[in-house]
Amino acid sequence: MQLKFVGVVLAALCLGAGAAGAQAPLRAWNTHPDGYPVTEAMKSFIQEVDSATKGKIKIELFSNAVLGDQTKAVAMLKAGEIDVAEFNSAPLSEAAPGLKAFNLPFLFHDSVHMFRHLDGQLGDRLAEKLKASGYVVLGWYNGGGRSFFCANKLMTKSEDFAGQRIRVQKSEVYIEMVKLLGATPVVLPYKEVLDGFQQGKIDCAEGNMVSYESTGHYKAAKYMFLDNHMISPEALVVSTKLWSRLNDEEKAIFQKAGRNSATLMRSLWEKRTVTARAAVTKDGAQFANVKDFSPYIRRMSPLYQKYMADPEVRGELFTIISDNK
Ligand code: BDP
Repeated sequence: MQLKFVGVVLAALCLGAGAAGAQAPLRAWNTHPDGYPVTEAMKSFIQEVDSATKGKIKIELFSNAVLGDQTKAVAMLKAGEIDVAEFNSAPLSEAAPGLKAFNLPFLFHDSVHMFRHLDGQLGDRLAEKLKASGYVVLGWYNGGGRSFFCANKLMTKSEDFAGQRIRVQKSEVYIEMVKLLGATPVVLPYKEVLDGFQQGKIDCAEGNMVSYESTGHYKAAKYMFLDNHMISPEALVVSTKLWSRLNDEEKAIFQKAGRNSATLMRSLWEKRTVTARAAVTKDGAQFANVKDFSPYIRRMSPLYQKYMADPEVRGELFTIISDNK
């Protein structure tokens, strides 16, 4: 009788220990839908962490910004309310101001130029700055070349944007850039851009080719001014709160899975950019190429002056600009 009682108590204790030991899955934030290169790369990151930790670390992916828009998610990650996320450098740099200069228009010529620096010393320094602000970078993703697109007419030169209401991300550099075009910046979350066009709140917005297609923005704004004004870094990050809870072996697993997911993301990106452009063109999108960048770049000069005056980033900006490989 007594033995039986001891057995019951032991079983209850074991169950209790099991319940306390079972970790709730970590939470990962993402703004994109299934099939988008970011989403697929994050899924592969999650799988690799799961199998390398033998199921000990599970991560649940919340896509389509269901946990809140990107500005909110940047704050949630820092607070430890979510653990993993993929962010664009614009909202991220509001939380880590040392990054702002790397959103400057026409800084990188293309993704190859950008990754030559992100995969080198510049990327390491940016990662240090981000870590000091609460974000541990596990991989640099491709945010592509961002261009303007408008609902009512095909712009063919930067002067054409004067007076237009242009949607931007909540980011100082983007807001300044639009003002320097003589236009009015309208800050709206990504998920509200399509409505913004449909309700006539905005005339134009800006983004990369893959998002232009995946969001259906091209249906409401079929005229794209293909200026690639920003070649935009994005990053897979985890919170420093989570990082401090991982042991060295787990950290190495996260880092390796992050690097692998970035490689996958970049190759999916190249393919998807081509198919996205073909799909929107077939559906009626029209493009104008920039004939002469010089008046456009001259308009941006107050932005360059502002950041070039900052001794913290001036050297890095010169290194990027003078790299003409
Ligand atoms: C997409 C980026 C996403 C940005 C979004 C935007 O991947 O991170 O938030 O643009 O314009 O292309 O808000």
